[in-house]
Amino acid sequence: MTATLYHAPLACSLAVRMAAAEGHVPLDIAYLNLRTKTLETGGSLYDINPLGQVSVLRLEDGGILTETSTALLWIQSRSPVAWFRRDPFDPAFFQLARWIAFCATELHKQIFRIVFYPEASDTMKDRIRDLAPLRF
Ligand SMILES: N[C@@H](CCC(=O)N[C@@H](CS)C(=O)NCC(=O)O)C(=O)O
Repeated sequence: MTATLYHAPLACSLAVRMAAAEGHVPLDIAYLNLRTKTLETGGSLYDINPLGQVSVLRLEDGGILTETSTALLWIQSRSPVAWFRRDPFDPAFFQLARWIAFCATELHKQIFRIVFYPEASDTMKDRIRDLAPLRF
């Protein structure tokens, strides 16, 4: 059985989809509408992830894995492409984990979460835009 990625176009689950493509990891894609939390095939995202967020992977054994950072690490661990995989005992694994954590916490949540969200005020967006160069 193939793992399933619950995916909303242009949301952060795209990173998991891209990693799977690059690492040649087969995935079924379950499309959903992030605004309404409805799955294309019917049903609610809340029934899969009570937070109502992507990324979510349903693994081959039926287990659910949330958090994009963790999903990315799972994908690389399953890749048949030697250069794409990192052994957890290889120091390079921790460099990979570091960059994934950086993207999740410093870029995704601190910058993109605010700049691209309609509910944030212009003052807040300007403040974040000022901080962004330091992160990049
Ligand atoms: N901690 C989660 C956050 C994921 C997240 O913020 N996903 C956004 C899309 S990029 C989402 O689902 N937003 C809908 C919502 O929060 O209701 C992760 O890193 O995967």
